[in-house]
Amino acid sequence: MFLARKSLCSLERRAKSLKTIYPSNILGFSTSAKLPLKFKNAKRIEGLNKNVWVEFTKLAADPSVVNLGQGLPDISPPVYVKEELSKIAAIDSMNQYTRGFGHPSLVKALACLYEKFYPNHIKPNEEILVTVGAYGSLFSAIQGLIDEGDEVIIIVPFYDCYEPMVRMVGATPVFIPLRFKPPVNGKQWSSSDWMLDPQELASKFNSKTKAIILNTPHNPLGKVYSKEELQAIADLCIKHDTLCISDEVYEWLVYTGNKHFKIATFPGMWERTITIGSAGKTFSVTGWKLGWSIGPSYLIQHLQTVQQNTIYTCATPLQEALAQAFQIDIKRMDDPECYFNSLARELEVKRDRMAHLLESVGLKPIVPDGGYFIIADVSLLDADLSEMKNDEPYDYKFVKWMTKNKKLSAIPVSAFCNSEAKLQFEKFVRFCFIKKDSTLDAAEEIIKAWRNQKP
Ligand code: IK2
Repeated sequence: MFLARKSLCSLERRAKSLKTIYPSNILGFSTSAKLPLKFKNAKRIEGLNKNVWVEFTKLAADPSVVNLGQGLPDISPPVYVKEELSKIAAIDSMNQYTRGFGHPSLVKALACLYEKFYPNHIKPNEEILVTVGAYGSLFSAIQGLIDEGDEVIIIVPFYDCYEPMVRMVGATPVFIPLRFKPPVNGKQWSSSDWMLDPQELASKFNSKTKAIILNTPHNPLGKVYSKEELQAIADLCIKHDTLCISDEVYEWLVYTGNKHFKIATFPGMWERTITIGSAGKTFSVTGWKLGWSIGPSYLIQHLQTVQQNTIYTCATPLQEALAQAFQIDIKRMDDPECYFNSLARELEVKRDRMAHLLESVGLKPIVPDGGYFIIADVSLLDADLSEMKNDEPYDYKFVKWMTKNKKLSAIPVSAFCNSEAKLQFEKFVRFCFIKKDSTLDAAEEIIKAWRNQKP
């Protein structure tokens, strides 16, 4: 009691002295004094405070808004995935910490699955790390392998966290754009019309290049890199002894006529590649936030070091449920009902529906070969953005305007670009189509009413 009163008094004294130093928005005190220098952000996060998901998820949270923004499914995840989790939650031991680098049954299931694609045997305990989502794998790979002064090649557009993660370790991102070559014959535009220029790509590699970050199938374009395109990247990685961080979270989501290739299976690439996957994208359970990295043990061990000193381990019941779900689908991989096959079939119909809808209002969408996003140049809609503040790229203003006035949300594509490339992409917005038919019906109604309002 005495001690409690004593510490209360010292807290009060401390509060009084703080009141004279720090501003009111921090302490709730009224003072206009400046924060001491030591309270400033660390240099490594300078300028990284803006985030597209924080900003646009908040806007789309209004229940009257039809949300085609962030890539989160509103379709039901497979029943067995949810059932496994509820069964496992009832087992006492499954509610406690598990092995830090990955729950034993999950790393075994992942090894068993991916061995089917790699020429080599995968050692579950040494060559796999289970992380908090694919984000956790990207973070551990970049923190564990990239140094200050290194260069990392990033292909534009890119999943938005690549650039800040590279900057946080003090490395320099070196950007190379995918270049658009529209088909001459008036055909639909496709994500495969976006390509790297091989000479331009070669020019980005030098002795400082530590890694290239690859994303196939690609977010936001939906591009599925061909075998030849990946071979060109692999050749350069080998020539310059460069690492490859291959983000393959949409690996199962490829549409008719396309095939997903894993660059780590190309000769000479296993040795230098970290391949990243996501449970959220594989089983439509983005809220589970489980991901994994696969690669040779001499690379994975550095990711493990980062993980053991940051989050240490991931949620046990989720990992066990995920292991069970994988075992169910591993046994029926050639069956159309296997979720790895059935989800892509279900989504292809939704992709086509979204493409036709956007075309019906005069837009030319880039039809994706994979993933669950479709982008279109929306400047053709001639929205009157005069009410919007003029300090943002066109697509940011457009999506904010559309969310407020049309009750439809999307994501601005310039969020996936470095500052120099934003201008090139600011007329595009991204729509997510892993949505129930009723959600797509609502989006269709909004877009068609919008078209009919036009003079
Ligand atoms: N890498 C890519 C390419 C991703 O698309 C994602 C998840 N994206 O979802 C948000 C969106 O684009 O609307 C991740 C990594 C992260 O995956 P996870 O959720 O497993 O951390």
